[in-house]
Amino acid sequence: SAGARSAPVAVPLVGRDDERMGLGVEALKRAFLDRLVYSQARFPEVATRRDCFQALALAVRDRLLQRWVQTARTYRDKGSRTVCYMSAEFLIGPQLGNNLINLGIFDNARQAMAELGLDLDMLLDQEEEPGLGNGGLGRLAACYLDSLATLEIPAIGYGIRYEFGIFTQAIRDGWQAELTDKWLRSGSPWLIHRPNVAFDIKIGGHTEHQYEASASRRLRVQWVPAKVVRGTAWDMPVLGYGVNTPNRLRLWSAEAPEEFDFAAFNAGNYYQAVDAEVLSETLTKVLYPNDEMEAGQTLRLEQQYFFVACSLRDMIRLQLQREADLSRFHEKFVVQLNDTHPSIAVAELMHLLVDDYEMLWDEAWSITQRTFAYTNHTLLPEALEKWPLRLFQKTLPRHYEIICEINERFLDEVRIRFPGDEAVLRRMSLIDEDGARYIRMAHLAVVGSFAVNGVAALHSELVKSDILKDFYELWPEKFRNKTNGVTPRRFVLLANPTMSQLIDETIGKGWVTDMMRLRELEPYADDPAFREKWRGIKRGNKEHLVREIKRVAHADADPASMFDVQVKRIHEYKRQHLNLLHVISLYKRLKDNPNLVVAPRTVIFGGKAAPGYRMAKLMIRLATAVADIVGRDPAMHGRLQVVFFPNYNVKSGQSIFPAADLSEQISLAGKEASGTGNMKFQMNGALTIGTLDGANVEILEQVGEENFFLFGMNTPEVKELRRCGYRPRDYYEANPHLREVIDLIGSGFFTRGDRDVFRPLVDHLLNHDEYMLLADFQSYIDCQEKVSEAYIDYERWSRMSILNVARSGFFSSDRAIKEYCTDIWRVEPVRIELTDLSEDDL
Ligand code: F58
Repeated sequence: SAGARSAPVAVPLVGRDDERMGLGVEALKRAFLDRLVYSQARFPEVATRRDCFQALALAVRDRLLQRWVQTARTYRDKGSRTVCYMSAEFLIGPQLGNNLINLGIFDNARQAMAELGLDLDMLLDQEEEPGLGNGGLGRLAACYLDSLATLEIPAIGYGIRYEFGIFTQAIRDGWQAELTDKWLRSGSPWLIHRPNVAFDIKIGGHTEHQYEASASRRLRVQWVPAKVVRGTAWDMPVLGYGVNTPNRLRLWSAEAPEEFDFAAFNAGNYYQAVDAEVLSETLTKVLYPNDEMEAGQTLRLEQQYFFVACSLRDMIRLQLQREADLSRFHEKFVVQLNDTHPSIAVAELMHLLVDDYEMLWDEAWSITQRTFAYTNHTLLPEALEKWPLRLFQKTLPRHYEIICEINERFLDEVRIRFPGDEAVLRRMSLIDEDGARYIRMAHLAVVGSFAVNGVAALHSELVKSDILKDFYELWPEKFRNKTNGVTPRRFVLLANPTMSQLIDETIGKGWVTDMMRLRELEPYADDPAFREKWRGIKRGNKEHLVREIKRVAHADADPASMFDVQVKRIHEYKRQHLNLLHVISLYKRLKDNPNLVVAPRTVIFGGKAAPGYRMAKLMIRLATAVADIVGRDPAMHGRLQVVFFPNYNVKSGQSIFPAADLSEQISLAGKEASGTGNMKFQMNGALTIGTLDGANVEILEQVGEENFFLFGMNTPEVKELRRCGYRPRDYYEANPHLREVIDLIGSGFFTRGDRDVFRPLVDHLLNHDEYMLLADFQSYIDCQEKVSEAYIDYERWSRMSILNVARSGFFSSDRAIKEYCTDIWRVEPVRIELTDLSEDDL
């Protein structure tokens, strides 16, 4: 921290080529053994697997920290403009394997461990998954940190250190059960606590307004809080691939501001003192496991405010180390808001600048508006975040006033642009006054930002034409598209080493950081020998997944069958139940016609349902019920199988994507903002069956129609059907096969005669079917027929698979981050050289 500089320390310096930080096999063995003894206090004969994992992780961490110190020094010396990626979620996944890859020492580490009698895969398997996110949004943040570091962009990720991440999913009697995720049980070797980087954050209470006694008679506002929570920083280094840049992921943890409330303690009330501590800590105790918005959770608003308040104070502290005041804050920092969860930052920066740093409103507002940019991740209007006004006011009384002031000034601007249009004022206001009153966080984010982006081309268009239409008319220049991307380091190089090696041998190694070079694989799609190798690799990956399926789902899967995979959060709009309608249809056809020529399939599902989302849980029950019946039927042997893979997460995803033949991306058009699993599948050689939704549109554009299985209505057709009044029952009555399938579910066939279990699901499909499964059913079944034909022609399938990988370069998160850098953030790379660290730097 700022004033902590002490006298030079008389210790040996860390040199650039210091053998203690070596990356060779011998150095790694030495470092591992040192860490086993000096950090874990174990000698090899009694060390547990966990001890060995910790020792290797710490040895690797030392190498990251050497680079980190250099990076921090360089950024400080240069005063580099910094990207702050603010996100309530960072679904970073296990770190050891990725760090070995990015340091370029994966093979050396494997050999070093082998020479000590240890298996690297076994050690990698020991790492707990840090489940600090729900799904795509949190994982996107993690991919972006990887690319930011790889591209050498000065960046900080700001988030929350949840003590319990997303729940662990177990399947009990076919139903989802939720278990708490104690990922910090034995600590994380990657997190470094910074108890001296701490901020006291106010919550609740009231405000007091007073005019200053001085001549200016300025109005001063005092916020008198109901409680104060202390946030301390936990840092995780995020190393780029093949560079010396580890950026910082800074996660805030809540604690009581003082160890004890001495007043309470002295009065003899020890328990009350401890209570305050416990209450403070609950703030960052658990991640909300909903993948949709749920208004009215005070604790969630407190979480959001808490991490944003800590992060902005941290940035201001850094800025005041460099400059005398905050007038150039927006030149040194740009803040990307990952959805609206951190959007309270707009009001918080105003609060800090105006109330604490006594800046005039107009200057503060100009800085604020030039600091923030906002990414929208959803088109579902019901998912847009809003806070009940009373709850908001009670939790953040000062921010309520500030938002009212922002709103008044904003609505004045709207009045000038749309004179006399009361309806537009009501629609655009930051406060929803129809019925129960709410604060609209998306509106706050748009008004407070200089750029607003969607996450795929179609999505960004729909943002402009639907959910933020009025804002687009007012400020067209703010709106952009930034199609999502995923990191090829974790999802190809680490997850699929055999395919990566074949690519290396074929076109060289450059593709990992220049994914457009994968295009050079295209000619090999016509090479039968290459195709055969390609199939052998896929087969190996499938055999690996088969072993995993055996371990976690206790099922035997056939690696010769087509692996037809849908992994993602369970949600009606994602339509896992449409996939199940196809499975049941295929089952029925195979039963009726045992000689039917179709590709044998293993249909694999994975994903968590929000604990309070009943229909999603019922969809899981349907998958497990179908899996059970199909699995027991000898006639299905070698023809059809269904697996529900429990507890899908980043780690299991790394086994699943490389083994997939078919990627299911079957949301109703206009509902999936982008999808990112679709990209991970494509990069690993799976073909996509999908609708024209989210980034599927761009995948289709890249690979060409002949290498993509397209079905279903497009967005205008969906709109039109809804306008005309959609009646799902008409489809049911007109299509005998569809009727058979639905009736089989309703008949109790999958639940030992119990007709009640799936009644809500069947009733919902027949009477509402909000996501139009029945309208897309026949098109989906016909398309699956084409998939089956293509799979049987395995030369053709391999060709398509190779072309999919060759044309996946666009979906690298490096491409996405480069676009953010030039078009939104206006930041440049800063090269980090490894030099000798001198005493002055310590
Ligand atoms: C996802 N959103 C989108 N939200 O659904 C997906 O299409 C997109 O590819 C991805 O973002 C990345 O842009 C998403 O994952 C959440 O998980 C929120 C968590 C907090 C509550 C509200 C949903």
